[in-house]
Amino acid sequence: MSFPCSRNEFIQVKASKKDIYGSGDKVSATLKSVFELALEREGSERTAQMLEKIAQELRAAPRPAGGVTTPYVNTIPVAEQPEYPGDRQIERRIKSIMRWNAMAMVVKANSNTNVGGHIASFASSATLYEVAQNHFFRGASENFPGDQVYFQGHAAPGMYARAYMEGRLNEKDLQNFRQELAEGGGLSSYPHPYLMPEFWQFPTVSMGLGPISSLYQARFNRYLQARGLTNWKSEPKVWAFLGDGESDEPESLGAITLAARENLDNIIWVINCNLQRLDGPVRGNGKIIQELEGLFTGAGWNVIKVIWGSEWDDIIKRDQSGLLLKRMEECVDGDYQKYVVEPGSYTRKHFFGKYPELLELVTHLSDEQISKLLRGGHDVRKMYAAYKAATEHQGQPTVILAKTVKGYGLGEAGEGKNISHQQKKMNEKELREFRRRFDIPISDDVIADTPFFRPAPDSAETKYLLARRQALGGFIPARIVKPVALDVPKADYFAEFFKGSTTDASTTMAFVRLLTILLRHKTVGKNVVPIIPDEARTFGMDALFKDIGIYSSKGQLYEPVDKKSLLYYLEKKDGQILEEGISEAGAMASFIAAGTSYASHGVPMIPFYTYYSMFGPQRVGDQFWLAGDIRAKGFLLGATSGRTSLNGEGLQHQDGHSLLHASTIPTCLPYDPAFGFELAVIIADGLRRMFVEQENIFYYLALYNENYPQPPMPAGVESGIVKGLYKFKSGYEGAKIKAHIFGSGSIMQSALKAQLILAEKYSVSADVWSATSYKLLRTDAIRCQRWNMLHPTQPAKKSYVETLLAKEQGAFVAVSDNIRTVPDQIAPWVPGGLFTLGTDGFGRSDTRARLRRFFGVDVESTVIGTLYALAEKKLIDRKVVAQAIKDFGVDAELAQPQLV
Ligand SMILES: Cc1ncc(C[n+]2csc(CCOP(=O)(O)OP(=O)(O)O)c2C)c(N)n1
Ligand SMILES: [Mg+2]
Repeated sequence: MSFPCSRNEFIQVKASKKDIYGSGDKVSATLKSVFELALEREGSERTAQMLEKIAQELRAAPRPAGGVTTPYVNTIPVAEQPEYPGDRQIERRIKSIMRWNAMAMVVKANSNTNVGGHIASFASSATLYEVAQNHFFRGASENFPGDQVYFQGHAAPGMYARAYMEGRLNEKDLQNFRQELAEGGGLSSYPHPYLMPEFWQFPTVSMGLGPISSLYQARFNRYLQARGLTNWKSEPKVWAFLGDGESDEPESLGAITLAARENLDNIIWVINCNLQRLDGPVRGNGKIIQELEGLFTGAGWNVIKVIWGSEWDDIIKRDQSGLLLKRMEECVDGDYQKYVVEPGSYTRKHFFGKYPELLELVTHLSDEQISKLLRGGHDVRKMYAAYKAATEHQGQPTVILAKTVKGYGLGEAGEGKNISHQQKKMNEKELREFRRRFDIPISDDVIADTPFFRPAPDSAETKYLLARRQALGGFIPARIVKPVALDVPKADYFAEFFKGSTTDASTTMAFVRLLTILLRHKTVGKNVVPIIPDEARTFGMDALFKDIGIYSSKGQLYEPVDKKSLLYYLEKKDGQILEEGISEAGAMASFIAAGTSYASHGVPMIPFYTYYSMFGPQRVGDQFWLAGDIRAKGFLLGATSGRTSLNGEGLQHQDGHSLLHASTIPTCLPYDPAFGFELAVIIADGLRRMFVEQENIFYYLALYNENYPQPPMPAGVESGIVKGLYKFKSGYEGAKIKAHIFGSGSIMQSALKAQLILAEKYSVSADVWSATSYKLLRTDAIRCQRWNMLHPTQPAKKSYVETLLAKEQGAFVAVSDNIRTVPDQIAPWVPGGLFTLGTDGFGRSDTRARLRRFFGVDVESTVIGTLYALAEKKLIDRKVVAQAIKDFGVDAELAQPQLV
């Protein structure tokens, strides 16, 4: 046998195949003796060569499943690399021009206005995007919604630079990068569909939200197909481009097993491993690529590493000793970053020079050439091979880990430096160097102005670029919405709620009934997407399991334990419910995918995401914000809402502030309905506004689990319910002392009972109002206020709340199961001010009655509050209040629930 030998030959030296693949100690013992024999016969050098040969064979062989890492080299061997189908020369010229314009956009915006921007991120990812744009991303066409691409937020200047060359943006647009309020408008800093609704599809710049959104988008695409709601000629791919630093976010990696479990081979993630984040290295003391490989492999993904560019192929091939791989593996990312900022001579000495044998591998290269040994993510051939393999891979999601240089091409201005991310300036010398490196035809006399450059429409570059996009179906990104109106039911479809009910019921029960009726609607029932994060039984929604089934790509491979019961746990391939398990972030991502289906697929879907109120915006608030940005539609149902309605659960579960959170989202309509009929009116109105009028809004509805009588709907209140306030029950007539109590949600019961006591005991006539949405009242009021301020000489406009309350006398009190800030939103527009009772402070585990007394929102506290408000207005004597406190046994010295 001669060395180096093949693995099989090697094995035959001492052991039979059976021995080698035996188990446990026997394997190690056999291997040990094989190595000893080789060392003894062939010496250490030959044995090392032999081992490297085996390693090479293993690398080329199919990799075993499981959480393993492979050597620090490209996953796709050179022998399997396909021919590059594009014109590399012209593609390089196009890409170079984009690099220039993307940089110029930021430098200009920064020097004119100091508005900031990022150069280094796109500089490192230009090749990743350009190979995909020229050869992979498919635009929308007949019966094909287009590939869905999540662009890395900070690389936005690169996308604008491309759109400029495509003729979709003009010079003024680029000039006004990050100056959206400039005359004629400008370009938004990052991907925001709200701000650029015909361009951007997916917001990504809040790190981690793009990745998790993309996973659930890919799963939602499967759901739509399984339910027979698409007519696609082929399935779109979901591409997500992430930063390696972004992988720190729990939202980025926390849901990756979903994609493998669901066999989502319609998703491709490309992680730009430039080894740096904002402050410095991502894993200076380790290797982010290897760490991610282990994670993704363990999670069941197909992993493709693109580490070394083609210039390395020959060097790697000539390494017979295995020392090159050893050196590549022992260097940490901090070392690799250093090799970028130092000259080639440094890399020769410190990287190759560690082992004299390695120096021989690069003796034929100058220092300059060594410094230009590219990383895989900057090599179109390597990236093409990876994308091709990814798009063809079946049965698993794919992640491509592409190694790049942060700030590639910026040279002294910020290539590989720790400050790269923040770099927004280039001096003239640096600009000249950039121009030289990328052959940009800009003359000396204007270079200091960093002018934009666009080749003529009939230039080879423009023609090539447009031809490629035409061949692939059109431009990306592009948000193309063809409005489709749904045949949604009007309020009378929910007529049963207007009659009220004799048995006590909660608003949660009313909602579940309403949803069941909607699901049965003959035309839009199928468009409803109920989403639940493992809480269906808590809300009494479990009957839906059997009714409409839980979506599962695998159907139901087992017999459910409750099969014999009427309402068993039914999973099926075309199930309608998305049961997300205990993942509010995942469920919210599903809500967003379903709520934007009208835009991304031209198939409007109506998501109803019902969850434990406390784990809504408090936990996943940034996704609520994103839902606004992306123009999502649908209903969010914060069930078990209220700081005191949910008795027994305590500090972590009792929510008294989601309504305030929801109020902060510009496209969200938060409602706090007290009765089933209010819910029906609000939902019917929401269906009309979102799916007929095509308004880009969504709803947040607080639902409670307290049972009480559900009254019939008073006549003529529909408009007030929708606007946010209406008089539900007047006080008695002819009284001298008048008060008004605003109630909402289940705490409306305190207002109604207080109304009786105030009349009986104190001769106070209190009108009870249902305040369904303080936010909407406030929005209307501040609109009027601003108009009035800016039109000081014209007759003032009056808001709805001012008009409604203009003639009302006496004191105004609000009582809420939420923090006082919720009702206080309208205080400036209430005649004579508003006195608010609310539930500020941490919750406690106790009974509903004790909790309400503690926070001061029970019936007695409402009476006391109303009397106090009247006393403040000198409408009753203060002694009456003091007596009431005594009579009701309220402890005046009780600790305040609010701490600071
Ligand atoms: C949730 C969130 N936290 C922080 C930031 C601020 N931020 C913007 S970019 C960035 C670093 C990005 O590094 P990486 O993901 O590696 O991207 P690169 O620019 O290196 O490609 C940070 C911290 C953000 N945009 N979102
Ligand atoms: Mg990075």
